[in-house]
Amino acid sequence: MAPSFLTQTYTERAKVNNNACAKKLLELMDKKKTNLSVAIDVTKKADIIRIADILGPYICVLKTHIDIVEDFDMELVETLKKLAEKHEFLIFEDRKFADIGNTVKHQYEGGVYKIASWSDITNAHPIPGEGIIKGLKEVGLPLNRALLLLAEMSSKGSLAKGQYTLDTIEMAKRNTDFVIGFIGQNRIYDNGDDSQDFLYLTPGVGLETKGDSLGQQYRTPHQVIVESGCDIIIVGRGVYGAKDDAEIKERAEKYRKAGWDAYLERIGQNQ
Ligand code: 6AU
Repeated sequence: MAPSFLTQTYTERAKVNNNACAKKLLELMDKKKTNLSVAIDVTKKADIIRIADILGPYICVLKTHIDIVEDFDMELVETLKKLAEKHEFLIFEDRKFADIGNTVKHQYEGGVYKIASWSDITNAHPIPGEGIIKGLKEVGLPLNRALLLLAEMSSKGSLAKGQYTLDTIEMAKRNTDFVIGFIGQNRIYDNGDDSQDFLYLTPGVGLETKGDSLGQQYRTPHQVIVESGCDIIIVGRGVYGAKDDAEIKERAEKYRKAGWDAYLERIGQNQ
């Protein structure tokens, strides 16, 4: 059997990935030595911009929840786009679309947020069936955008498991022009070079705590990257929940290093 993508470098994987967005992401990860994505789940425009500029050098993906921003305007996303260029990271709006194709198409393209116009990557629940991918694809593909499917969730009692997760992967395999991977907890599908190389982005990552009071569950970067074979760690409160900007920077470097060391161990390049 061909070697698994698990032991290849991000650069090697970039070479054989046909999706422009996934290719760019894999290339910049090796270049910047980071597999860290930070979820900036704060509610004020100025705070998002300030934190994004601090985090820029440490991250490969900046994750947003645009609908929690109280003073949203298009200037915010224009500024984020400039920061993405300055620091070389991709923007991922964590919209978790979950409706029929025709509805999500409008939600993705229009409304107040016009997500498709500024977010490189977004995600969707597979629950409505394949029409959700088709609807999003009509808007996103011409703009070179990419989609992640939620195959598993980090929260306690999640229903996204077993056959649901396996069916999600089959759905992704039928739409590899637009679906570049999954939000998930484990590398479920990987048969080496004969299979599609999906990216696994994994939330529920924390070094200090095991969870919160609302069902979130945390694992370490080592568990996620080495033991579960995922590619990108998504950290929220573990980074932005620091007391000041200096500590945000310190925490970002700590998570970047933990994620990167785990990746080097996985590909057999750790000293
Ligand atoms: O590190 P935290 O717990 O502060 O934040 C985790 C971030 C949040 C969640 O909305 C998101 O990751 N998330 C997701 C995503 C990325 O889709 C899926 C999931 O299963 N669990 C989860 O926490 O912004």
